[in-house]
Amino acid sequence: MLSRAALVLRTRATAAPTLAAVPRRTKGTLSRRNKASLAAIDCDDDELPVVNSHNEFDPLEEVIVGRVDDATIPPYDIAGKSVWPEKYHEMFKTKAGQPFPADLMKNAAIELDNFAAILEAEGVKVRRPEVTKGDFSNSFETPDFKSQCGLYCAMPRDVLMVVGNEIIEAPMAWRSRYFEYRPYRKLIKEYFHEGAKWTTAPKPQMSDELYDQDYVEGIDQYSTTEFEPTFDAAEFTRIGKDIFTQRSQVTNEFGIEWMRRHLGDDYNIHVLDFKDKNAMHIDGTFVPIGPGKLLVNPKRPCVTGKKQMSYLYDGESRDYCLPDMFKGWDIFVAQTPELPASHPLFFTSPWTASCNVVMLDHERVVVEAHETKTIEQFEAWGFKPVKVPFRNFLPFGGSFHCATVDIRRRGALESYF
Ligand code: ABU
Repeated sequence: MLSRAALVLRTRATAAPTLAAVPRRTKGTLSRRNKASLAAIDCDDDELPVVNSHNEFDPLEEVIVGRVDDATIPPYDIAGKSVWPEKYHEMFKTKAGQPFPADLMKNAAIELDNFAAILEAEGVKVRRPEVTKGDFSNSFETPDFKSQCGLYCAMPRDVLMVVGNEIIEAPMAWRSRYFEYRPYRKLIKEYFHEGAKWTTAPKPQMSDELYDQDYVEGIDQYSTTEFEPTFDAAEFTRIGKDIFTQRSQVTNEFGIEWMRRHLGDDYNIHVLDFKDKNAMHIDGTFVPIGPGKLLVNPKRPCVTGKKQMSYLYDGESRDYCLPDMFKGWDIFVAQTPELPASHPLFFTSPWTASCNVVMLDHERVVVEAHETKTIEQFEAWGFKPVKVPFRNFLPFGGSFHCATVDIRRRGALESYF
């Protein structure tokens, strides 16, 4: 594990290229740049670019938190079939275009506001997307497909990826998510005017060729084809110069290759394979929580690389593999979620309740307030849990990591391996 002193030293060594790459756009940007020194992790706020995030754990300064307003049940299709829990398939078939249950919408909105207030109290600046009635509940059509409705802007992590000073809008795989970037555009334009880079990955056509209509669930079976690049931003998790991803139901090899070429030689993109037939997003499966520290989902072990450890899950001993580069890392096995089996979860497994955490720095971790075993475990590992109730939000498909995207973390681009 890196000491803080080592972190600062390494940061100094890698700072200059990052700074040189920042575009000069506005007067405000120039004065920011003139003062800028990205040399140390503990530099003043003023010295950082407005968008600056290289990993999942450096001190968080600014974040976008999603909203559930106008959240709409999307239509059943093959892409959804490959990930949605079977017991809700009927809901997607019969209630598409309608709002989610009113009590959940109301209480999830309250939980999001409370989460935002807690983040502010922890010293994090919170920004929110702007959503208008009809943004998601209206139908839409492109030359290639029609959709009965959109989905929501509850999960900024799925659509926006921040790599250093750049915001990348993801070419997400679900038709219902085609226009999901819109509620964030006002914020993105503001960040751009303040000096951030702004990229939209090639917009997918989403014609029928993108979907395998013969898809059946199984190992290495995917509902998306290689017709064009597609990925969700939550499929990439950042550990400085090394970024980890997986082929999933929403992220194809074409999309991963686009990201590799786009980011270029400053980054290494690593593709891992997990035991997960319904894979969608790496942030409920493989979660960096500090330099040299990884939280892993015991139900979905990594099968890439060599055995790094064994652990007990469901009464059985299991192996967790990792590439050699993780030798010496602390691997923390997540607790099985305590969420009752009857709790509605329309899009995902219950594992987001214990795995989909967000780090406020190398110690403070935002944890779902009802997950007492997870809280105790984080304390025993030496972290400081910040407890936030989020059970009404979970049905929408994620937890704290999904519901946020970090805009600025205090720190610079480093290699942790
Ligand atoms: N970002 C959502 C993760 C979903 C899951 O791991 O079940």
